[in-house]
Amino acid sequence: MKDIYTAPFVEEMRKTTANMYRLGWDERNGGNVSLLLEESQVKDYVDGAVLREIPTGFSCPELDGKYFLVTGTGKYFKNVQYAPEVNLGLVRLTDGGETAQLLWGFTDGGKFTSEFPAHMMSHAARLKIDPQNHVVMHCHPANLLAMTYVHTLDERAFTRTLWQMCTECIVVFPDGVGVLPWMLCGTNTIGEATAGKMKEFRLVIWGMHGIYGAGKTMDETFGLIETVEKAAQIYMLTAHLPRVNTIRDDQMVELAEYFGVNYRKDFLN
Ligand code: 2HA
Ligand code: ZN
Repeated sequence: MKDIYTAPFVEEMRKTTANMYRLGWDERNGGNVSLLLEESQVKDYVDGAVLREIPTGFSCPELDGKYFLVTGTGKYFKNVQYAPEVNLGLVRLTDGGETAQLLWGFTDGGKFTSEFPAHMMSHAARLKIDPQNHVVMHCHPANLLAMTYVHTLDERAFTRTLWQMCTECIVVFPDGVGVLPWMLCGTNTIGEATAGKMKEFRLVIWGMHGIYGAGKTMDETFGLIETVEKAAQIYMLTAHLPRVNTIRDDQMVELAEYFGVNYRKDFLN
């Protein structure tokens, strides 16, 4: 067996959660990340022995047998880098997704994030669209949260405003952002609503709470959220000032066509 502390997936999770904390996206126990792993990636680091079986409270047959490295409930992102074995867990789903078999981590008796339903249902939804999707990431970036208090939550209007805030936005997330109203978090209901939006969007905003991102890699997913947060920051820096200039819709079309991205045409005027 190789030392799991040296596994690329553990190292990546430590670095990513530390970056998210450093950017102020994950105060206290805010935020959660799940990384889908292939058996070939984990087999050198765990012997397959099941340490504990944890009921998930939902069914997700599409993910049966799949492995996930996931952050723990109540755990602080700021601590993941120093004690990954307490703050992270490596699980394999079984019983049609109703049970998570713990293979490593959560050494203090802990378990996966309270948002596990939203994560797993989002993985299942994104995998149908992109079999290479491996990451689901949730956090609470300050400017984005602020924007959900002062901007309409209509997803066309919200997306178009974000696209106007930085030239590269329409190129980075041409599919736009889905938006959910405030809902009770940690439930299967918000999980199903999030996964529903994930059929159309890689980014889903939870009004007055935060954001979900999905992508092939940690970098791609982090970059999506980082770009939305930057756009929201520009919005919050300017929303109370007279708007003298803007990126026009025809200029956004020009950008999307030049960079060859398939953008939501119905989100522009
Ligand atoms: O506590 O971010 O949405 C973790 C969360 C819940
Ligand atoms: Zn949250």
